[in-house]
Amino acid sequence: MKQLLVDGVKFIFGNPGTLEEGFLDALSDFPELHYIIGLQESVVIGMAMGYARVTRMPAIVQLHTMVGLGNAMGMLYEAHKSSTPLVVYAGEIPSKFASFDGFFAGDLVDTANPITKWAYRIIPGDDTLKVLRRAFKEALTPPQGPVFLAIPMDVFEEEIEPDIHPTSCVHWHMSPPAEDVSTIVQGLMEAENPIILIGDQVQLSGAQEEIRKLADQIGCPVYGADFTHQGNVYHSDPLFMGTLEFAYSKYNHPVTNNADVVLAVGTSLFPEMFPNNGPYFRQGARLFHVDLNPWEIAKNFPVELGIIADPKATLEAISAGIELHRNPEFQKKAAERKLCWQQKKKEEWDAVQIKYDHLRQARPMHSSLMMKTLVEMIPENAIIYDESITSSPSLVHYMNTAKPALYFSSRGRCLGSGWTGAVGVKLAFPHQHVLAVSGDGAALYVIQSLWTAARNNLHIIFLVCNNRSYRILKLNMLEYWAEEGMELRQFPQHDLDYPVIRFDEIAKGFGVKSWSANDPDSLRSALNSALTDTSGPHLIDVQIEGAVTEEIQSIMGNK
Ligand SMILES: Cc1ncc(C[n+]2csc(CCOP(=O)(O)OP(=O)(O)O)c2C)c(N)n1
Ligand SMILES: [Mg+2]
Repeated sequence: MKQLLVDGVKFIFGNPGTLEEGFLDALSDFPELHYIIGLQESVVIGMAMGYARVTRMPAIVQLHTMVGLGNAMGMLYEAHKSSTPLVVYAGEIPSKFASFDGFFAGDLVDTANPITKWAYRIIPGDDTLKVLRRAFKEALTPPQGPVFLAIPMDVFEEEIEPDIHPTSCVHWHMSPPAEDVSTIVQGLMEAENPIILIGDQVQLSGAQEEIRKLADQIGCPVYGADFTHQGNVYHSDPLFMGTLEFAYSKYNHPVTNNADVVLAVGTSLFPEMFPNNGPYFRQGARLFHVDLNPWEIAKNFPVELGIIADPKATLEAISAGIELHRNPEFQKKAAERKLCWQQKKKEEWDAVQIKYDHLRQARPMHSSLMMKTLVEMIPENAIIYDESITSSPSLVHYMNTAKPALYFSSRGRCLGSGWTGAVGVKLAFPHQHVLAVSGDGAALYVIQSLWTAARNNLHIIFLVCNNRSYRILKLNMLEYWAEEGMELRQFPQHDLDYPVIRFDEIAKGFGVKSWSANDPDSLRSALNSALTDTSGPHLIDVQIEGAVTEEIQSIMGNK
């Protein structure tokens, strides 16, 4: 515990069991360390991820041996893929009983290995502090990620020398070699249609301003590739064109194939579910990739230049190079391009707005009307945690015009990171409004997070985008039927309409005040109440349209 304290730890996220009782008992002597209990392990990891993502410090997690780890695995996979720093500890049966193959016997380290950056069993007890510091350091060193420690009960109880000192962390703000910077500067200045693709390392390295500046200098669009939060850029930035789709790469192809020079910064290329065999980049396109994670560079595509370096330092150097070499011809080209992209962004926004305007009177209301109402009411400095799946595009659409609120989204791998993540964020930023927007389906994976919020009096507004379905799966099914040339038929297991799920009643059962809304007025009034009463969490169950009539027409045609 003392080691955790010198490393600045304030919270431990966990769910207890007999094998960790020594740990929990010792914790009682350290009131500065707050134990945040989650009632299911995916909730525990989700909350820890939210906390780690905003603080960029490893969040400490305690799980109950193999069964706790088993329940946590989906979310741990999410943490691993999204490079979220966690130090996860699970108790293990006493090492002297390992061969007995009794209750809870099993290899935790082997189980955790594929979904963590490093997994290790601490034996003997003397190694505990050294290994804990190493785990902390590993979680924090790029590529960041979850680290797992199994500690057998007897090892935990050994008396050890309290050799406590802060973990030595690795500085990773490496500048790129000057000749590499020159190559990129030259490439960008010669380009006709450059683009910048960014991932979450922009926020990690604090390169937000540098991305904006470079995009402005060369007049080129910025697209999110492996992009989960607005810590990277604001949706309202004039050259931020949005996030590339990750499920159907055909939507991305026109974007990436248009570019003759691509600068990828701190991102996986690409986090696709169904990679397409077609060309991702046009013939002869020049690809430069700057990343703190060497694994991501040239992983799927040949690069002209791949650099392991700090995105911030690299972008600063590139900008300085452009400043130095710019000439009137380049500046004219850059200014024209900038205008063109800004115009394109505006036209695309207007086209979507016209569509949303037509849907204004629809009841149940369309998700766009819910999001318009919500964004209008977002207070200054609020944080939005978005896992609203098919309602998310309309939230992002209105975020484009909004005052910059901090926006996080889930990548959609393990459902449930939205509501749980919001709990972690609120613990990190207790004085900011936190709104957690989730699909009805996603919320139900982690419904117990409501109880943790209530138990800790966290003022979080949980919003359910209640379309009574796994709507995204319907859209994906339509794509599948269309691709396979099949007829339209009954959607399999995609409806959540019977029996009716009463989120308002469930919330009350967890000690959370709740509201129902089915039009802008009732939503506004529920939000008003929820924003005013800051004594604890609120849930607003918002009834929205779930039908996919329009998509049936556009995807399936007349079938
Ligand atoms: C743990 C987990 N289980 C299942 C899935 C598969 N899945 C992806 S999206 C989805 C439905 C989401 O529904 P909802 O949150 O209601 O959003 P909607 O599509 O209705 O907008 C499901 C079940 C998943 N990604 N993660
Ligand atoms: Mg739904």
